[in-house]
Amino acid sequence: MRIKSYFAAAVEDAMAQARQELGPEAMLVNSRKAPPEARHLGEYEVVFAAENSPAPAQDVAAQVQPQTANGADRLSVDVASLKRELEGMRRALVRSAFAPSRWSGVSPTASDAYAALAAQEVLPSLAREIVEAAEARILVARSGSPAADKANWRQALVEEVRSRFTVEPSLGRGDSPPRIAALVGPSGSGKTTTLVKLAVQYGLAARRPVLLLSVDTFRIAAAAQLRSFAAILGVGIQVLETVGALAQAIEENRSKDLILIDTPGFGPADMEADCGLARFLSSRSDIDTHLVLSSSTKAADVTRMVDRFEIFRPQRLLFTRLDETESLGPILNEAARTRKPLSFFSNGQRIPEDLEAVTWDRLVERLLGAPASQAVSAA
Ligand SMILES: Nc1nc2c(ncn2[C@@H]2O[C@H](COP(=O)(O)OP(=O)(O)OP(=O)(O)O)[C@@H](O)[C@H]2O)c(=O)[nH]1
Ligand SMILES: [Mg+2]
Repeated sequence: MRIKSYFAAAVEDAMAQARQELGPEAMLVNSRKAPPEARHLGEYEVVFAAENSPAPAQDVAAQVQPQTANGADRLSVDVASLKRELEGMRRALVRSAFAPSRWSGVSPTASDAYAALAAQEVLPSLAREIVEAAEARILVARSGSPAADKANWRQALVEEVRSRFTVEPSLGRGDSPPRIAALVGPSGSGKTTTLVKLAVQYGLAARRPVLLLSVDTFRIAAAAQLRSFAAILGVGIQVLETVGALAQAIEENRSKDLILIDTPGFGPADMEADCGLARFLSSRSDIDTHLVLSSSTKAADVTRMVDRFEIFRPQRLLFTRLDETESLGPILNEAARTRKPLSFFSNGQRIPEDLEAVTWDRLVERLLGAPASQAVSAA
């Protein structure tokens, strides 16, 4: 399989050239306006894939083939060349698969960036908004050098992400202690284990007096789970049966630096049956409520859960199970839709290590890969 680009003043001319050289079986992989650095070769570029076609003199593989009699060297050069061709083909296919059909005239770098976001399950409308806004930023800064343009693109995307999403990796509202935070969310989303990680990282490790409160009285085992963590860590814990008792426990422990409240996993039926806790948490301006959701849940289900838990009026979104997914889409879709800040990411089961404060750098790195990554670079 060979991949080759043809440039001409019109798409039809470029296609005719390709068919003549590669034969009628050749497959059109992509067509687009030529990137600025190749514009001198023709206004349009078409990319064709062909099986077993004769390699012309100017073929890319032939260009990199050194004149050596050493078989091993030849083989490694062939493999490297094959890898490049495959990578080019993969990019072209991804681009043509994700490129929006009614979005013409977009630069290849922009369509690569769109593909990278779409592959992470960012909603098409949001991905397009981000990419268009980023492209508008770099139009001003375009340098003409492909390497510099790639770096500019990444920078523009980073700025765009920063301008659209808020990160607030902290606990409590206001500066004066006690800082009080509650974790709410669906069953099994990771509330209790995250609470313990937070207690260690933001309480014990900082030598701050911390108290755990549990209103998870639905299941004996749930309170027992937190009790045993508290015993291991040597921190105070109170298990409370009513919202009134929770309010009283907060009053009695105002000398603590950090108070963390664990809540039961609410299913749809529980919401209707008992909204007392939701009424309490949503009415307290001193309690910082984080909605804990699994990032490996289907995007549409995450949206439903966010809406369902709005009765708690959570201030921030805290996502768990980032170790189980490659897709940041559901997280960004909800952060954009609700405009709620992202607080922490839980990325594994280990306590307390697997918890990270959400920062811009980590968010962008998770979204676009490390700076040297080819995720959003032009083919
Ligand atoms: N892989 C992975 N597992 C996690 C993560 N966070 C929590 N878990 C696991 O998910 C399971 C449920 O975690 P819990 O903290 O008990 O969840 P919960 O929300 O308190 O559950 P309920 O109290 O039943 O609603 C446990 O086995 C955790 O170890 C994470 O980030 N990654
Ligand atoms: Mg729990």
